[in-house]
Amino acid sequence: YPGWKPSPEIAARWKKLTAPKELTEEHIQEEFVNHATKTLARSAFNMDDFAAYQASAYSVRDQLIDQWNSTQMYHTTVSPKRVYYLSLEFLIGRSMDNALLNLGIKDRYANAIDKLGFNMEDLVEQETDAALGNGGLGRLAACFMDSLATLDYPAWGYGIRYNYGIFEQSIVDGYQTEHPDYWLTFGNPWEIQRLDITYPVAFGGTVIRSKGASGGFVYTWEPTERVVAVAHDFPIPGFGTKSTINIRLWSSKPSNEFDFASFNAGEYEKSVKEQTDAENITSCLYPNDNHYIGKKLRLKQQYFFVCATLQDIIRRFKKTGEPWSEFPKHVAIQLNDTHPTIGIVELQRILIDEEGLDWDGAWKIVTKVYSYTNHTVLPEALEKWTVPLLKELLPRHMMIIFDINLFFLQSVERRYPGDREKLRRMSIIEEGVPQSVRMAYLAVVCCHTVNGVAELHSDLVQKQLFSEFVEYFGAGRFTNVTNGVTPRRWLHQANPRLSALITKTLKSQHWLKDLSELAKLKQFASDPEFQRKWMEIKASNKKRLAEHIAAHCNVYVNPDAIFDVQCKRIHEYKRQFMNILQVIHRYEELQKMTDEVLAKQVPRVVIFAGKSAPGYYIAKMVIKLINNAANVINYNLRTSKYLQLVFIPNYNVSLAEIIIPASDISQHISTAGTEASGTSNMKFVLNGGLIVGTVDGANIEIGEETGPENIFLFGVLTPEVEDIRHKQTYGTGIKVDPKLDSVVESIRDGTYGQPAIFEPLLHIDTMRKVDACFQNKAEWAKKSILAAASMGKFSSDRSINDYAKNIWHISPLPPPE
Ligand code: F58
Repeated sequence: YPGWKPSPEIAARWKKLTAPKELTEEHIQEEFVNHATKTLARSAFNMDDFAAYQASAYSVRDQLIDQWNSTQMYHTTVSPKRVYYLSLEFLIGRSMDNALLNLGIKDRYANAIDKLGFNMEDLVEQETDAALGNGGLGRLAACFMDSLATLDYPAWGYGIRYNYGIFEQSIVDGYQTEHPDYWLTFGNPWEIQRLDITYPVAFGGTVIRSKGASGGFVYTWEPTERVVAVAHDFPIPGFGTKSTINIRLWSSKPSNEFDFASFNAGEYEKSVKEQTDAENITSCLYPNDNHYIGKKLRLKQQYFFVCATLQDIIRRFKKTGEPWSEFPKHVAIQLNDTHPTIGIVELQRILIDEEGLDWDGAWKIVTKVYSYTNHTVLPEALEKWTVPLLKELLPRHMMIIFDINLFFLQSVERRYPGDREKLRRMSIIEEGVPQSVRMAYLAVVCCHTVNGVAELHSDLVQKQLFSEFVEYFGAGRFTNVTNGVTPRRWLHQANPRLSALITKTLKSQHWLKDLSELAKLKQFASDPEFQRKWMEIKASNKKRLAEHIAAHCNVYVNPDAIFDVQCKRIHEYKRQFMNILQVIHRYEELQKMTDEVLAKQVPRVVIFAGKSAPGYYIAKMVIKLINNAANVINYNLRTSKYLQLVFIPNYNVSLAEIIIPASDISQHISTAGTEASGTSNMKFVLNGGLIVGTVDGANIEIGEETGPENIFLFGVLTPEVEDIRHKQTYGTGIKVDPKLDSVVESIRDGTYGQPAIFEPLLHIDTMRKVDACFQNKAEWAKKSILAAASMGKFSSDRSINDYAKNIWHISPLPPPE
């Protein structure tokens, strides 16, 4: 920022004026009233809970901005190596409660606001979720931001500020219906719009090749479409530290080069269309989970955000005045899945076409900077952009991809001369009509490190997905970083009473910064008094959820029953279908029982929640089946005491904060080898719920920590799955268990509305085991405590420290006091 420089006197005065004031209750009230009257133009006679929420939010935001400013200024003076976390999704949820808790000012705020006639718990409920993500991948990014701030790492998140987040789901006649999530209607106090920070982004056109001064070719991209990216900053406060980092989300707007020619020629519509096309780029989040769709607008989103991000990173680097060779000493870029992979090519392009480096010089820098996290091995989720589409939108990038592939295949050929098949298999370009670019292969070839998100998953990544690349590049390029979740949001915030009990028992809050300290709770696992308190908190969380269910599903569930939860995106591989079969089986068994036998059953409430991608027919049918089954099961007066079933609509972060602390068991039952990690499994156990799960993803590592007696794992192991599939398909052996015949029959004949036949697998025996265990209250409490106390490993703080040490090579930079 050239120009104005304050004199020492002015700087001193500035410092004095910006020095934070002591945050007394009175000061909070002043700020609150100030925002109510000035920012919102309200008066004491014109306030409701929503206005009070907004006034509180703006005053909390002021606190955040102070910390954020000093963190950023400090980072600028030190100029450390920073990590840039590039993600097309950040599933942040609500911010106010989280900010109050992380800043350690919640009680003060609650008291101050209470005296003005408002209840903080009610105000917190007024906030709309920032739902800029689909599921696990987006929520992981948000947890990682919390950990990066808490651990004082110099870090930035970069992504897109969608105008519409993931759709809102309602259930109409048992079917999912989607409603647009326009979350910005009343403005957003948690962002700072930076109209001063903008970058041009271009698409389309042609590339001109000409002779450069030194004799080589130079390439000039002449695009046909230009838009502008505008920065929006979301400050992320760390817990128990002054570090406040930033998520910078880009929003698109038309470039100023308004098409006056068309405008003047009377082609009003043409000139306006360009404007709206530009704004459309950041309109919507694509609502698919674990499924790739090759839409042009999606590719535009990807390039738009990495293009603006790289300009921002480079601007920051250039302030150091150091040569390009030093770039990797200041910059680590993490790709959250392949979605930002075109950013690799963009950096290579900038270095060659704009900064004048030669290919090898640029390549050396690029490959030292980037690393890539893979989140899935499902073939249908792997990104492949067609060559014609890439050529149309990003012609110069397509040339560079061909070059990267050429040099890569030449070196493969040198290592394995004459092996044409190998070249075909390993090529970044998939031959077909049309050709397409395998984005995961592109990422593997260009990144210094590739990681999976749980031990089993990373193993499959290395042995199945990229086996020939492991052989070629060596195993050193591939690693595992097991996922984690932030205990601040997922225990301290979502389950305040349990958090308080833990703090009281451990006589310190330090476990919130070092989750391994939870292990000290193990010594109380058999203490009846501790068990009583622990289970009483669970009971009150179940009551709270029961109230939510009454309000949203019109079903009055029995809070003493086992709460058996499966909430996550609806997907075949996650097998909600298998779960509902098991529930129907249970229902049919209940029908056959005498009153006497019935009276001995362990009551159960089965809770489903989750969104289906709007175009995913089978997943939508599963939702319909669950709702139809609920209609039969809940209205059977004889058995509904023992079995109830609900589908809670619109699963999102803030609903998860109510459901997760209330579960007795949760289901994580993907076919072995399909769920990369899962992260809600960690959240449930952290809150004293037990897992019913398959030997898949992070379930395995959770089981290693809890011990097999505190987790209900069942089913076949990954290597057996292929064999079973084969036998099923070709009809040799393996029959559907006869216990399920009648269930499949009753669905087929329409008892539950919709006929559907799928491959059922059973976990009925496991559920019986759960019933038996639940009857012994003390044993159950002990399992619940021991399991939660074993969750130290699954803090996202541990994951982030792993990344920092093994992949990014960055260190914490705590702000001076
Ligand atoms: C999820 N992936 C994995 N993808 O399924 C889950 O096992 C893992 O725990 C989590 O990532 C975090 O590592 C996931 O959520 C998506 O939602 C993509 C969104 C964009 C389109 C492709 C799927």
